[in-house]
Amino acid sequence: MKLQTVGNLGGCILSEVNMTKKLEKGSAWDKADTNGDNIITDAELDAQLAREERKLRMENNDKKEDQQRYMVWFSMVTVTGLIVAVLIPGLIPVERLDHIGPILSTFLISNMGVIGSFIAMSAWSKTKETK
Ligand SMILES: [Ca+2]
Repeated sequence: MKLQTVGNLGGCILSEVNMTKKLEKGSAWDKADTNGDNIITDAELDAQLAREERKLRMENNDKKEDQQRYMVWFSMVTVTGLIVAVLIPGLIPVERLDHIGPILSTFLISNMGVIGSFIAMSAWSKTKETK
């Protein structure tokens, strides 16, 4: 805040309060001044906030997609591993297969569902992007 003398009227000093605000050096909001006039308007501030929000959403979506890929990879590896383990003779005793059978089939079907829904969702989102 800076007081600036604007006139002297009969010994009474008239002053105007200069309420300009400044950004600290290297401020993150410095890039909000897109037209370079050293004034950050409300519209420029709103646009900068929208850019920041869009960037955050993109980063979050990227992390979410990475997480989904890891989950699908885990499902594919475990399904393949279980099928291979069942097919190798003598690895799982025959008397235990009766107990493991229902659990194994439920696990395999649910993991195939995870994989299938991931493929379907990625195909669907790809067609949505191209429109
Ligand atoms: Ca500006």
